[in-house]
Amino acid sequence: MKQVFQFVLLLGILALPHSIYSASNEPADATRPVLENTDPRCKQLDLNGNDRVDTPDLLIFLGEYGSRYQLGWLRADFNSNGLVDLYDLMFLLPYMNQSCN
Ligand SMILES: [Ca+2]
Ligand SMILES: [Ca+2]
Repeated sequence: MKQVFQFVLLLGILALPHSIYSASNEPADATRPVLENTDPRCKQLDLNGNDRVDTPDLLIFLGEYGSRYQLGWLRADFNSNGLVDLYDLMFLLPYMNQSCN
């Protein structure tokens, strides 16, 4: 059931126009350079460490979605409340497709 929810959530997010979750009000354009973000939180949201908040980070988030802190550390628990949920997704989405410097 968790995997079905994750898949539906991912499809919904990918179907959103980029301007809805981007910090920029400008439309996405693959030919333009990625926005650079100097906010330290950007690095925290870059879960795979490629200096960019992107789709692989979203996939890592979805892999941890619904998990609670027990013995392991949850990378996607951005608000440190011990649970990976929609509140954490609200931290991630505004930084999507931004470069972290
Ligand atoms: Ca990344
Ligand atoms: Ca959380």
